[in-house]
Amino acid sequence: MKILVINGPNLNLLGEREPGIYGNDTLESLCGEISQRAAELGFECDFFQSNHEGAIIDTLHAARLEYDGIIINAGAYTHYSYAIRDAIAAIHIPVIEVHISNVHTREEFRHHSVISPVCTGVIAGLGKKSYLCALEYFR
Ligand code: CA2
Repeated sequence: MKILVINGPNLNLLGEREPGIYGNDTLESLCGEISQRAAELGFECDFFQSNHEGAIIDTLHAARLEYDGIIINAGAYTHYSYAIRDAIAAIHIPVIEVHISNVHTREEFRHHSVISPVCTGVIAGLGKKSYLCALEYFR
């Protein structure tokens, strides 16, 4: 099982600000924990982070030939990127949408995801465990 974890805009700043919402872990330590759990499950796991919509779309396209599944936190693109939605719809591998925070308890604009309808599942509000739970789906 080969899994790609994609993190979108501003998630490179994890651990630096807003610890009350996003926790104290840096992106590096979060990826480290995911890697460790993936290894326990016997999965290969790669990571990609970008602040650029097109780079995320290119990565989704390329992933369709190389990976069995994708875990994506599309950051704020979740709420308005029809281009990322179309890219997910175009690749025929399972994509799990994750969020660190519970987007439904936050500002109104975060309550709607344009990518959820084309994702296999959605996990939000469990902090770093959102990613770890998504990994379990692929067992
Ligand atoms: O809860 C999540 O995982 C989000 O996808 C995070 C996105 C936000 O736009 C979504 O509505 C929910 C933003 C990530 C911003 O990350 C920061 C990390 C540290 C400091 C500032 C922002």
